[in-house]
Amino acid sequence: MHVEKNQIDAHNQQLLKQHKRQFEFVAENIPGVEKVLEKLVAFQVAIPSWALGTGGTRFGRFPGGGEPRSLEEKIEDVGLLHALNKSSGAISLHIPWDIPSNAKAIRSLAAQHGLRFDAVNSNTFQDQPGQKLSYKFGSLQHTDTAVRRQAIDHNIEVIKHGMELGSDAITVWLSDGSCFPGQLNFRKAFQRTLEGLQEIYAALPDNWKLFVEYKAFEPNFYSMTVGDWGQSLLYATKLGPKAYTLVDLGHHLPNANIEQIVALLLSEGKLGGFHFNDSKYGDDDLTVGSINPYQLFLIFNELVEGMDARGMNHTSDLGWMIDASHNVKDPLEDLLQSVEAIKIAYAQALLVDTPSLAAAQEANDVVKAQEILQQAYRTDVRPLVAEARLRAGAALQPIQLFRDLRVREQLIKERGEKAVATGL
Ligand code: AFD
Ligand code: MN
Ligand code: MN
Repeated sequence: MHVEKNQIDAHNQQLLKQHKRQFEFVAENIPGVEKVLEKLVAFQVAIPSWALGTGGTRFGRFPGGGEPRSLEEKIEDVGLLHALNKSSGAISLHIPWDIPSNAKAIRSLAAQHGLRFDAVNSNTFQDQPGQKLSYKFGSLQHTDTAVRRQAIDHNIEVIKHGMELGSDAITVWLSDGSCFPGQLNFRKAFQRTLEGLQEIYAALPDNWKLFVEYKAFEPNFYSMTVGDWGQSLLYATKLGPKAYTLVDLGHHLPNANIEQIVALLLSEGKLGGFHFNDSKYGDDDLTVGSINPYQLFLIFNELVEGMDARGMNHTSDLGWMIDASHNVKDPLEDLLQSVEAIKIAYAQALLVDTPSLAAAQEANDVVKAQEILQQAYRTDVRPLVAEARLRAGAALQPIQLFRDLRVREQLIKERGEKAVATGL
């Protein structure tokens, strides 16, 4: 299924008058609105290949039908999203769920949809059919050298797949840790993991980055060997300049001040990438911005301020990815909502009057500082984000068009009711 340009044009035509009115109303009060729009057009968020099918919990899964059955169909789905919003121009693959049988063909298919390959992800948190040794007691931390070897080799394999596709980063998320006190020697687990990461790091091509993703708990419930940003930063620092910390918004203990973590990692030059999602309790993998949009804005505020302070390019200097799971929504609609929420928060952050905020902070004017932030946050930037989409050739209202075109019904017709995507 493809969304054609004339379908987008017809949809936009219908909404154009109302959109223009709304856009002009907001734009009037925004100094340098053209610059803001340029940044919004450029900003792209990678879609995870594992989020295109229905997720589930350990209690059950309720697939909605028409899910992508192959890597080709996953790329087609991301292509669909990108056609609708022109903001999802990249895909993040998980190996071995998405091993390309013909890398060249996959690369050109992605290019046809205007997509590039973002970070590739390794998987040593599951045992694959036919796998020699088990990861039941960890992978890079394992007491048995042979298991560690297998995990290292897998990661190097993932880098090779990524190279063939033109990706330039690997994200390593380890489920390693322990479930009970006494199970693990923390020091040895750290050391072994570090040594494994060092071998993987040594296999990186020059222009590649390695992202060390942390997570506070689950599947291990007593300790995680990369459990928080401090541990991730330790690994990344010891590894060297190509290693960075990756922040997944759902991977903190409750009430953690994520915006502060982001600010510090950024000022240390060690923030590498993001996994966006939202959560109420833990690693809930909910739609971005659905629970705590103010936190998302505060994070983007630190990102914009911190990246500008370091002269970084907003679009290309960090890896922007979604990491979500869709249990009750259509995954494609959910991803459209997530990308929209990210762009809204980014747009709001671009509106923050940074010099006045800095002055208020220096003067300890707490009230003024809050006013400045909330002035930006409470601005309805949706017409700006829509205008950026319009200029990029995307749909003014992507979800509405998705529904009007009956995309899911089409996909079910093409792929069947029972099509289930690979993944968790
Ligand atoms: C995990 C992590 C990590 C991993 C993914 C697998 O967030 O990014 O790749 O889930 O589905 O919780
Ligand atoms: Mn993640
Ligand atoms: Mn997660």
